[in-house]
Amino acid sequence: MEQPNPADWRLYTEDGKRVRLLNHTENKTTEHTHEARTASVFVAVIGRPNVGKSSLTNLLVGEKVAIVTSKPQTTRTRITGVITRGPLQYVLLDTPGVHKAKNKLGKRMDKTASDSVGDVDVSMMLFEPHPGLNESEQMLIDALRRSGPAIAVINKIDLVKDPAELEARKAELEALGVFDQVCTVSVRDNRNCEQLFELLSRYAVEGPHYFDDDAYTDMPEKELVAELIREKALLFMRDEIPHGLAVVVERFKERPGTDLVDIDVNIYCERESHKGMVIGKGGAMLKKIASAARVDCEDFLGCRVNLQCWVKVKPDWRDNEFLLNSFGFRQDPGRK
Ligand SMILES: Nc1nc2c(ncn2[C@@H]2O[C@H](COP(=O)(O)OP(=O)(O)OP(=O)(O)O)[C@@H](O)[C@H]2O)c(=O)[nH]1
Ligand SMILES: [Mg+2]
Repeated sequence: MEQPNPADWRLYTEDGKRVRLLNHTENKTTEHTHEARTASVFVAVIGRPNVGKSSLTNLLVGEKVAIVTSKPQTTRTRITGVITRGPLQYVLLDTPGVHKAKNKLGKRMDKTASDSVGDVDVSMMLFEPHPGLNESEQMLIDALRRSGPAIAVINKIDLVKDPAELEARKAELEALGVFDQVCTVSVRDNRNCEQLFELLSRYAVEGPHYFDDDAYTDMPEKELVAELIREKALLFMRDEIPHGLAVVVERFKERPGTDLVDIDVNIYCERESHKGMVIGKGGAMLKKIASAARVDCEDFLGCRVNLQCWVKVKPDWRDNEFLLNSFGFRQDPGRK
């Protein structure tokens, strides 16, 4: 049978429609008409920046599909993580953290997140354990009210000292009336995370798997390599500069007859002065970023890597539609 195109997943089923496998709310009628064979559940992982969306995605997938740092706005595009457990395939869409955007890149990131909730079978919104919702979170919750269904996941419970605080946070989120479930996890300690598979499976829809059963992402190797380099820049550099970087792999070529891949990368920054900082004294910063990234790339690609990084200036690229497109931050046309 021809492989379905994941981009068409809403349109494609074996018999022309998606059939809900398990009914998670009693007032919805189940269209479960024949014995289930395979099923999938598409899940948008959403929430404010830095709440642990990418960490949770990686943990559930069991592979590093998304980079993680302690800085907000690490994830910039929608990243797919796939887990196949027997007949059920989970497709997690890790999204950028919603925030008050200061530039066109930020606006695209926010749109990627809010559009995702309309594209999936269920959204999984992550929260910090401390109380309160900011404006961006309110906006996402409004989007969920329109698109539903959703579950809430309070992450980082390892940081909570007083159990009463957590109970109060749970009650606060339950009172919103948007979430079918509110659960508490710690990705750091891998606490309560396994239960999410069972919760998400309730929203599965019968039909073919949209990815190969051994696939864990649809992200091209080139993009993963670019992300690993950006991760190291975020880790090693301070303040705003790493947020103004874009990484583009220009060449990715296996050397015939060897286990060596040559990778040439451009690191774009917004100002001449930033270029100096990315390169560092005597090239020290660039060397530090490149050697740490090379180790991760070799681990991920399973071969030796010859990584060459070049730093270039593209003034204010984060506000330039043309450059955003050419760096790969394309607007998702939406799938509904
Ligand atoms: N203490 C604690 N820290 C966590 C936990 N989960 C994630 N973190 C940390 O939180 C920080 C942010 O994690 P990310 O996974 O990058 O967060 P994100 O929501 O994807 O962030 P953006 O991509 O910026 O929206 C990292 O330093 C993680 O190590 C947790 O359960 N407990
Ligand atoms: Mg992230």
